[in-house]
Amino acid sequence: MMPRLMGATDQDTLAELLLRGDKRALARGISLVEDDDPAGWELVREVYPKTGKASVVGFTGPPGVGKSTLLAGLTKVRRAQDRQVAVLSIDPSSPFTKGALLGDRIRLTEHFLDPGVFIRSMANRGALGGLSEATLQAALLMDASGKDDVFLETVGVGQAEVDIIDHADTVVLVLMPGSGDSIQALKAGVMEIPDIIVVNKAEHPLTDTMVREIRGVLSLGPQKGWRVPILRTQAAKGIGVEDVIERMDEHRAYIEEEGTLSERRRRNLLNEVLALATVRLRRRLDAAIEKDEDVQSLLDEVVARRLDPASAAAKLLEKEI
Ligand SMILES: Nc1nc2c(ncn2[C@@H]2O[C@H](COP(=O)(O)OP(=O)(O)OP(=O)(O)O)[C@@H](O)[C@H]2O)c(=O)[nH]1
Ligand SMILES: [Mg+2]
Repeated sequence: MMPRLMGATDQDTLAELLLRGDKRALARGISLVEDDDPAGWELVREVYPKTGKASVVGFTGPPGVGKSTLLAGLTKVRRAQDRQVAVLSIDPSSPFTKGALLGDRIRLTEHFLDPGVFIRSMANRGALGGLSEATLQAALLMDASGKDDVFLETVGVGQAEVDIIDHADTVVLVLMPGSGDSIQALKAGVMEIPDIIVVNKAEHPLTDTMVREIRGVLSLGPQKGWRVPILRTQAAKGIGVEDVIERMDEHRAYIEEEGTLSERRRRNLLNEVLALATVRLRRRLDAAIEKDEDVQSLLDEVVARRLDPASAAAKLLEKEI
């Protein structure tokens, strides 16, 4: 059975509505994906061949630096360019979900009524593969529904956030004067070097110091290829926002020319396939441990110290499960 939208005519499958850009169908599709409903996976399967057109940009950075405010400004510029925009705000730390957080986390209220803008926040881990996978599925649905720009917003500069951001073609790190921890994370290699760095709240007197520090960290990295721009913005006043758009476009053109866009997408999709396969394999193993007597006796052997864990793991993988 094709998933259908309540109230839609019999001829319109959810996929058809979504591909036509129907906002409600997109919202419904994302909920299905977020709830790990098989209908969500089926929907993604159906529309997947139509994806790959949107430019996916990830925005990450510590809480409160102004990511959402910046996104509101960027959305405004994109709308003026007559492009359709989707914003997905992902909060890995929050137990809340959907509507409840929108007001707080997303400062895009002026865009809520614009049919060319789709805004959504997501915090559910979803059973299969977790938040990172759900993010990709949601981004694919946004792409399929004809959005030209998909903006992913996520809090933090740690590994979990980076996973989410891995689905983006371009990564923008947003900082503000005083966010020294993030510079440390960059320095220590906890976070991959982003494509663009934005220092927001640039009216702050420590902005120059911050920019210098970032420049110092970048000078330790590779000097070839794309030069990571460090941009100053005052998102709350709309200052510097156009500049960010320009650099995003430049980066896009650069990765298209250099072939890194397809390389990056290939790598990200491979990671996705592996991540999903890993989760499924893990589930199968868990089920085998519960039900399969051979597997149980294998474990008993380990517990009794007759078989070491690595050998047991090798035997487990040899088995057909
Ligand atoms: N002083 C100053 N404040 C700003 C600027 N840009 C945004 N803000 C304010 O910073 C606060 C946080 O902004 P958000 O856009 O919600 O920040 P965020 O990074 O999305 O926050 P989280 O999603 O909670 O991580 C808000 O009160 C904004 O009005 C700026 O350029 N200067
Ligand atoms: Mg935010």
